Amino acid sequence: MRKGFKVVSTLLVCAFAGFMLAGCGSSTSNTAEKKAEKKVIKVSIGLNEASPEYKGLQKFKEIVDKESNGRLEVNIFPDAQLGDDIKTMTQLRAGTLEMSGPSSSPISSIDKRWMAFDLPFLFPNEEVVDKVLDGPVGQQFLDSLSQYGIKGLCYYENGYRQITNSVKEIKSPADLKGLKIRTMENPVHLAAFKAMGANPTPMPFSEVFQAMQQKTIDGQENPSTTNYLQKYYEVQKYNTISKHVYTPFVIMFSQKIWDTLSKEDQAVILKAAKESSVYQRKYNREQMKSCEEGMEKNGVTVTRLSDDQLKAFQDATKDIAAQFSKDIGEKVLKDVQDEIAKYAK
Ligand code: TK8
Repeated sequence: MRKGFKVVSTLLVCAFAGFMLAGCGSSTSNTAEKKAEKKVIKVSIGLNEASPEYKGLQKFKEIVDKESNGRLEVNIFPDAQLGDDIKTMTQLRAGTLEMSGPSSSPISSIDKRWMAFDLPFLFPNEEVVDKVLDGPVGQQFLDSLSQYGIKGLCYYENGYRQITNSVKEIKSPADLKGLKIRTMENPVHLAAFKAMGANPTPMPFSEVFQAMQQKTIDGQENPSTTNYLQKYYEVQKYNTISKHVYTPFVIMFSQKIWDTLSKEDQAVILKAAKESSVYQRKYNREQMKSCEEGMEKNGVTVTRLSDDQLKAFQDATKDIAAQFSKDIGEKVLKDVQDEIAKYAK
């Protein structure tokens, strides 16, 4: 009995104290209000937590969480948990998801101009990439997304892509003959792999590992960071360092949701995007070589092409730009090519 009484009275005291606390002082109710106002920014990516894209977004989160004084909270969802690149762009446009970081290539399903970046062997090196993407042409592309309900924030790096497969070593386009290679869902990539002699098939990213495991495809192509960190060495035997195309990631926000944010919050997000993009690209570049070696350490034959061997791949795809110039828009294509030429010297 006594024990029971004690418990009840302790509960009563606690309840009373809680009541007093909740009722007194405006500071407590302010905190409660602030908490209620806190906006959560969900960010979707297709890659896993080990990826440089994820690391870049962690940096983004760090900056936003801190500099918004708790008004904003970033939650990152990896592994295409919220959907693959094309699907999450649809969610941004509908205003049902805040942020996403797709490759630039699937954007061509919304606007064909973006195929300019998919042309084989377009960017000669990463310094030129940075100048072009961070310059006026890169900005025009980001701004052009607003007509589709997407606010383009900045570019991260996916990187130069390398071919992997489970059948044979690829040293020339002839070696690709008959191989079923997954490409991104993008007409230029499809055409380029056809031109190189492969049998390409487009597929969303999240299905690729299983397709290789089940041998419904022979191979795929992605930067060494992805090839290694997504553990493609478990299901692939050969990796050719072909650098046949460079892919940026486009970090984007739902325009619908963006327009509901205060100027202050928008500024914090833009600043964090810019700062984290510098960090992410640097980190990505640091990882690339060790990831290439990681493939080797895990039993994959890594083939590094000589300049002559590489030239055969370039020759095989040399007509692709002309083939797509109408779809991209001749002026847009020329602007991109001129800008690259300007910095490539
Ligand atoms: C991840 C993709 C991926 C891309 C691909 O969502 O699909 O192969 O390279 O990084 O955007």
